[in-house]
Amino acid sequence: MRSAVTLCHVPEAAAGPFVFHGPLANGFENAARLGFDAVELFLPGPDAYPIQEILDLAAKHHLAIAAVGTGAGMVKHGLSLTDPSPARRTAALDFLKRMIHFGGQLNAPAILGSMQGKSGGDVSHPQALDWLATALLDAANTAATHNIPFIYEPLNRYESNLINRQADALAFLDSRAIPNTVILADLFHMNIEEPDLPAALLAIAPRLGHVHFADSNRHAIGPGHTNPAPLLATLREISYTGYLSAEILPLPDPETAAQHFLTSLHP
Ligand code: LER
Ligand code: MN
Repeated sequence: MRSAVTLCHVPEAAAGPFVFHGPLANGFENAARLGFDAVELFLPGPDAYPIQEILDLAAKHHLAIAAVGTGAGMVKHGLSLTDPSPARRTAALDFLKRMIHFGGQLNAPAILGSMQGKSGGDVSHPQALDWLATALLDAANTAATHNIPFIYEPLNRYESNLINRQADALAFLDSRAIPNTVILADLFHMNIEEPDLPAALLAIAPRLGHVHFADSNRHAIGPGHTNPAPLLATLREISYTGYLSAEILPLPDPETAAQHFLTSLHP
């Protein structure tokens, strides 16, 4: 298992659960100095930085790119894959695919989180799930052209009503025959939705591809209700070799949050 830390350069997400905010050069430097293996990028879009600049930063600091988030599609551009407007859905899928190509050039999978949207109003639940499945299939095939998987993240009920639990995500991907797609287990969302966190990880083991390792209050694990030891034991038991990523609030300050995060990996 490898560690990753979130770097966000999206003003609209300044209050989001990301450790280092601002220009990537500073974030890469902090990540390397603190001893992370990789960074997870949250950027406004696929053209925010030249690819070569990011590759150079990664090489200079000996850091991998663990994943690229696509949430700016929602928080900055208001795009959702389940928008009632066909034109907005098309724009959302186009943004998502451009983010997949962006990540692909960094050998990093893209994550679908908040851009999945939700049902309600003019959009029935079955209709939203059908649109989600169609988009996931397209995203998975796009990622495959870079020989990387696509990452689907179930969110808690206050952020989406589509798929809230890990096992439901697995059943959805399997029943819709969506290939090349792994599940992101975000412990913060899971603390709201799952009765038993280690059991939930065990149940999706074959498709587990990324972990947002956060406490129940979205701090680095410590002050909340999450017990990291059984979670880490389960991850070892299923031979998880992916990232444990610090998608956490930068509290009390980014540096301390990052240090607490790294400590929480060795309870
Ligand atoms: C994204 O990784 C996530 O966890 C969401 O809560 C962001 O909206
Ligand atoms: Mn997350």
